[in-house]
Amino acid sequence: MRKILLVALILGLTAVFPLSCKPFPTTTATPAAMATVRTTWNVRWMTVQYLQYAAQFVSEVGGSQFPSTFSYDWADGTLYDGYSDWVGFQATAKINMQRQGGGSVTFTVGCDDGARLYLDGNIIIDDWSWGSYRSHNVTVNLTPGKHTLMLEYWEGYVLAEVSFYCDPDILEWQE
Ligand SMILES: [Ca+2]
Repeated sequence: MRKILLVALILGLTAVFPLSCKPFPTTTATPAAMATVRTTWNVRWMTVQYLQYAAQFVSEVGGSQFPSTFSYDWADGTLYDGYSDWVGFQATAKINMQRQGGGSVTFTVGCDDGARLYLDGNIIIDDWSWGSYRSHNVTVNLTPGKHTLMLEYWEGYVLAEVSFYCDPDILEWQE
């Protein structure tokens, strides 16, 4: 009799307070929120010495970031953390070719003193020499997807300037 009453009570309560009805989990994946990614240069600053007829990095003195394209004219002032002469950097950045089938892209690097640009480990601009500001263009065919750029730059003394530019459509994407 008690059992019957108990069952009746439970049934009654269930009727009054229906069990919360949670939907079954669906197998449809919720699309992840897309975020805009913009190319940023990670910059490792180095001291520089002129050894064996070429500028060479000696030791790392700190890090900073550059935007996707940049033009810095330091004249004869400080480039980084009090260093105005015999200093340089090695900077890396990701780019993304989103055109279907890939396409051609022009990279422009300006420098005083020297600079060199690598695409996926291959040198594409090579001017590791002394000299007042000048700029170089190179056009390459990029396959679809992400690629890695590395820009190296050094300043001996007096004026210092460096710049980077390329087609803007490889510098911003959604992921
Ligand atoms: Ca210089």
